[in-house]
Amino acid sequence: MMQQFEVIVIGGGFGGMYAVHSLRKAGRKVRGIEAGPRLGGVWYWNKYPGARVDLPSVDYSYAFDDAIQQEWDWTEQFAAQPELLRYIDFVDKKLSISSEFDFNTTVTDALWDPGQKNWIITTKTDNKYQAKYCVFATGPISYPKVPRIDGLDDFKGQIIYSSRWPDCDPDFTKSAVGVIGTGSTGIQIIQSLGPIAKELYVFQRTPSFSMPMRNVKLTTSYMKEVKKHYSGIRDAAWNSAVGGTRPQTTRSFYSLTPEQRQQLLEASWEQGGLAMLGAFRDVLTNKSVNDAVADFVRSKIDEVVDNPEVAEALKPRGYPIFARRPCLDTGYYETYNLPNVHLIDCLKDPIRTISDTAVVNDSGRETQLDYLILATGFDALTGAMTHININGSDGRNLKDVWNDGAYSFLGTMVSGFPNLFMTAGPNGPSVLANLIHTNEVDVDWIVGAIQTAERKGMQCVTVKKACEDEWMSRVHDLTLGSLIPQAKTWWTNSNIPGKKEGLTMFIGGFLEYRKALERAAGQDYKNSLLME
Ligand code: NA7
Repeated sequence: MMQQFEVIVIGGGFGGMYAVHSLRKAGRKVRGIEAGPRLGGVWYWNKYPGARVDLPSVDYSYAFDDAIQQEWDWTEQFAAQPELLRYIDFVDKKLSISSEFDFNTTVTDALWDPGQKNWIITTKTDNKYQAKYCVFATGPISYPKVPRIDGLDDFKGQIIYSSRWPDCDPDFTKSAVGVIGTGSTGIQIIQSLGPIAKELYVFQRTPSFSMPMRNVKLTTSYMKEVKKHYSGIRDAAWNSAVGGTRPQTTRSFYSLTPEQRQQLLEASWEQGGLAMLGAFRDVLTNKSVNDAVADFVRSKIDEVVDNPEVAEALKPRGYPIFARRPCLDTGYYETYNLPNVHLIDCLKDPIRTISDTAVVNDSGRETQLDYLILATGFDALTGAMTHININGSDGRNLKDVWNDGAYSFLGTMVSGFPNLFMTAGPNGPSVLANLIHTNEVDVDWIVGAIQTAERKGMQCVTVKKACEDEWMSRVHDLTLGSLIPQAKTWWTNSNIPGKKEGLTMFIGGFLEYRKALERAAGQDYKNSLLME
């Protein structure tokens, strides 16, 4: 059966929720499709112990509806996953969004029909939707990476993907638990399970730089103040580089004396969160500055971890600090002082294979396990879309078009794919800024484009190739002065074998991105989009 809508929105996370709400408000006949059983996106799937946002909750929340921000009280500076789901439910209750979604529905194909000028969307169960416009709100970190580890399928204990965590936590108290992966997910799991599991074995390949989160409970009086000042808080976010109120500076490292630098580093460490990233403006452009900040964090690991060999293995080396996603923790390094927590350094002794009961390293070391947790990351930025068969005009397939790296205009449109939009897509600021605010500005831009086309009675909206090329040059040129591409991470697509490496994110900051969106929308989108 073919269901007909004006717009299909794929994805029920923060982006998809706001897209469905806004399109409905604009009078469009819209349907949302979500693979999970409820709204939430990554915050539904990633319900592993310790899952928590590491932007302040007050920032990491919708700005578009004052009633929502006035009524909702955050209880922690950095909200945990259950609170984020409660927030999502609260928003849903206020705006009645879930009624517009089909859940447990996975999209497999999206094919442009040039004759009818609409999209045919097919699901895993062969249901079909027809819609003039298709909005991909599929998220930049949603498609799990399956690690290539020999013997993984032979393991007879339970394998748990962090991003597909079961509804009920297993009882780890009597079990030997292994964790592969020490990115931000692995760190949150390890610090949570260390005190609980009978034995916890951490298989670490690349250590991450982690800084103290210093999370605090938010009191009613604090939230009262926040609510009084929300408009200022949002203004600050709109005009910042990260879409949030994190402190930033124009101060360069060498403008200070060595004592002042040390004091500032100590103060940033004490303050916690991403304070250190905002301490010196040149930390991501000047290698010697970056080295000094990295040395400081490494020295903190020595201060915390009792066993010098373990401390040494935990120290990240060989890539700039903040070039790999920085992590925030609560007692992560302290976890390694527990007698039941064991670090296995897979840089020195790589995982060779997995047997039916154990992880086996090259040295022959066998670690017997009941559970094996894979916190091995995502086919990020593009994976959620390239795993759907998306065909645009002239039969061109998105996966092929992106084979040499994701190419797009503002992370919202791709030339050759008419009436297809993305929220928080590749080559926008993506995960380098507050994703909720990026989704909000993207959705506003998309709804504006659709409304303009409808008002003018147009059938097809495409991005002008020259505008896409110009944007991509800007994205590329900005990366040249940055240390970020020097680290091999999912930020640079290096974590997926065969994926074209490169930084496909706009590092010019959220404010500049917003300005680019505004320019592109000027004069009824005339300068950037072709409407026919
Ligand atoms: P990440 O940051 O990609 O981390 C994945 C980790 O898994 C990382 O330590 C990897 O080591 C490790 N990994 C992946 N494959 C293997 C194999 N085959 N063997 C050993 N170790 C492996 O993902 P996260 O989920 O932590 O974070 C991603 C985002 O999701 C983050 O921004 C959060 O917002 C949520 P490697 O670096 O490849 O040596």
